[in-house]
Amino acid sequence: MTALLTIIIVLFVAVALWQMVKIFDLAQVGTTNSQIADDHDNKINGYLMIGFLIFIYVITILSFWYLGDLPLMSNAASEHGVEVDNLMIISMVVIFIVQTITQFLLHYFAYKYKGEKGRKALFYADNNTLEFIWTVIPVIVLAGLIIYGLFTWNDIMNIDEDEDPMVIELYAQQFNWKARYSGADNVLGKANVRLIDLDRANILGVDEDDPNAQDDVIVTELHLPVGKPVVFKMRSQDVLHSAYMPHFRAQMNCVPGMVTQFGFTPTITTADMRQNPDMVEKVKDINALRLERKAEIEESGQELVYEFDYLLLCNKICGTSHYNMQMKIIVETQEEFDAWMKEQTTFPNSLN
Ligand SMILES: [Cu+2]
Repeated sequence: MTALLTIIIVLFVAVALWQMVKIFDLAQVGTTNSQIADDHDNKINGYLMIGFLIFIYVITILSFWYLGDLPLMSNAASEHGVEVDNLMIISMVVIFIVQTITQFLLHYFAYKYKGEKGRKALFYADNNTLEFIWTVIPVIVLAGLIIYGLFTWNDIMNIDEDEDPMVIELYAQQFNWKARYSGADNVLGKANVRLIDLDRANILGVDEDDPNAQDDVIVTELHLPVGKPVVFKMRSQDVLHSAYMPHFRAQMNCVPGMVTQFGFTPTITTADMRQNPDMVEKVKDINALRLERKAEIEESGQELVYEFDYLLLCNKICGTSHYNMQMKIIVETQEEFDAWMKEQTTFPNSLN
């Protein structure tokens, strides 16, 4: 693959050099040159313009046909996720319409007014009405999109303390995640990178003397009760990471030396997601297989369950094992969550 790419690049460089030499030749004064474009050449270029227009339209249709089924556009599992999807879809529809029209105009006029012997370009200085129209329309559309985006952003980032969100720390380090629950007091114990003590297994550098830290719980699998607002406080031990939870439409940088935050309310349990083939990634072969055998499975009285798990991923290239830096997220009922939490070890008990 690398060899092929290298050959292609060398080829393009050669073509570029050849073209540059040709321009140099054409620019020579006083020599007659047979390489000046005539009507025939212009016609070919005109048709190539139309050909390219057809090419991008065909590519667009093929892309929709083969790649248009985006589960990540329809399976938002958080309250604000629906707003993010709406914003995304509206932006994409506007871009699609504008792109389709402007590309047509650009290539069609390049074809229509191709060079012809004897044809002279019309001198046309300006037209205020036209300029007004093509300035005002984009201004209104863009302002609308930006204002809508700002309102959505504020809505998402503004954490309503009255809702009493559950405080959870997400801790990033090369190359794994840890989560720290704040316990019954809903306050995280103080933590600092200087307090990390591997001999005592204090991997997050939590302050052992802080009363708020006594009921903290550190885990490697994130559990969330459905319908309960959560606010994540993100920290990083080493380099820049990014906490990315695609199904919840949530992403926030984890920056060494500071605490960042992102809050959301999960709306669909993992178990419910596993029941719905439209919500889980259809691309996974195993799910396609189960979908094929749906009737057979249901007839035998078994429950049809799809392969699915919410994930927390790292979305900043942070080193060699970045691709594998992930943590499983389980969204469950409050009762299931409480039962799971009861089994976890509190921070003081987890120390050596
Ligand atoms: Cu990372």
